[in-house]
Amino acid sequence: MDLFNTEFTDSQNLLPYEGTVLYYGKLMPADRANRYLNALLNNIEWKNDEAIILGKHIFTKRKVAWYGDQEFEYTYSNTTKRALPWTAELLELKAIAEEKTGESFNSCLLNLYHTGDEGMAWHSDGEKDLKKNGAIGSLSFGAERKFSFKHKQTKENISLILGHGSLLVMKDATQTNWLHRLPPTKLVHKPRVNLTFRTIVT
Ligand SMILES: O=C(O)CCC(=O)C(=O)O
Ligand SMILES: [Mn+2]
Repeated sequence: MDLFNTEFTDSQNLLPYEGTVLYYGKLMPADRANRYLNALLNNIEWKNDEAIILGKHIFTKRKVAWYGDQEFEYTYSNTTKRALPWTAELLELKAIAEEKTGESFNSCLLNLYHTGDEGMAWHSDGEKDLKKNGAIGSLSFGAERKFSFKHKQTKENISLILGHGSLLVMKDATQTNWLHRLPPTKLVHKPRVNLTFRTIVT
């Protein structure tokens, strides 16, 4: 076993410039990740996401949920959500993400993609409610999916696969300079749950 391998994975920046993305890989054995996946599928108050685009009220197939330390309000795509109080599993997962990344978070946006037909288009998470250049810790459970970054000016593209029970962190100037997306795929027929731990400014 390579003793230096873990440290290398912990500190390797996937972005070549103007941002920092660290992929920590799978943090737990598959059976433990399966238990979290089932708990999240059953205990989270999933709702179809809403957006108002060109004056039209749209509901996504993907489901979302929003949890936090307080009843934070979070506005994006012209809709406002109010955070629900943490569940026991979410507090455990927040502690894992905080311990690994050395960051602290006060809220979490969850996404449920039922199959590969559902994804998320190019965007960055730079809404004014979020701490500027704050870290976003992203835990994934369920189907493995490709995740991509694209630089806003150079259009350089970087992709990786997010594993079951894995952690990724985006920080520094990443949201200012890079877009990210979860591309849809015909190859995936199982659900994936993603948790993005964030810091809302109060
Ligand atoms: O599903 C993912 O891995 C990413 C989700 C995302 O980018 C977001 O919620 O802003
Ligand atoms: Mn995002």
